[in-house]
Amino acid sequence: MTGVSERKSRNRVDSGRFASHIAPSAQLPYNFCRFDAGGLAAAPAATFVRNLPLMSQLTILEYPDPRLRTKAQPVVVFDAALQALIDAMFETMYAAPGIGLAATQVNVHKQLLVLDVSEEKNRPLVLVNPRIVAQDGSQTYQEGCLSVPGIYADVDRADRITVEALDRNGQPQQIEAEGLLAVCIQHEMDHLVGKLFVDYLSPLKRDLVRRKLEKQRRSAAQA
Ligand code: K1U
Ligand code: ZN
Repeated sequence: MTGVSERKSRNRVDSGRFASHIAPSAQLPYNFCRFDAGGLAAAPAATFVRNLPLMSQLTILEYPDPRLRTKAQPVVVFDAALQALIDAMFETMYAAPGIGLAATQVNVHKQLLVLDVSEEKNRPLVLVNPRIVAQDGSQTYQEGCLSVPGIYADVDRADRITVEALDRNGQPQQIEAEGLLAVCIQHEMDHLVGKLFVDYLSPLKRDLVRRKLEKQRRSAAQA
């Protein structure tokens, strides 16, 4: 970790290096609504308005919300509610825009994350109950986080990882990742254990981040 900044400049998103084993998701949104996924378990698995599926954007928790520190539990049921949550997480991630999203960030404390590091936004990946089973090398990447908006900082992570996870249907998958995909998977897996990229910063830099975010929120409230 070397610095904190408010603007991302150095990193290049290069999808060409990363193979995804997952077919692109079928649906694009017709309609959007905003709701808190905390109530998702009680919500119907699919909602239709005049025969059009009502797609959903979820509220993303922001640092220093203590709910971001919750440790996620394994997914054991692959039902329609889980499929609806996954679809809503993709909608939320693409709209943000972001390249990853962990369930923790939308206040669902299940071991589930979605990713798409491709330029064309056509390589969605769903990882359920992910485990890193091998890692190699190191890389430094200037990371951002949808839960820490507008803040970017260098983080050191493994360069290559092998991840075992389940897909959205509960089928086992093994993913070999390097570069940005490896960074993003590690960042999202940190969310599932309640860890944020700002935790890699010194206390002094973390305090700077907290004050920058407070200032951003005061300005936004005045606007
Ligand atoms: O909040 C998150 O976990 C998502 C985060 C993922 C991430 C980004 C960079 C390094 C590690 C992990 C983001 O997507 S922040 C937004 C971002 O980086 C981005 C957005 C659009 C295009 C390209 C990048
Ligand atoms: Zn994040």
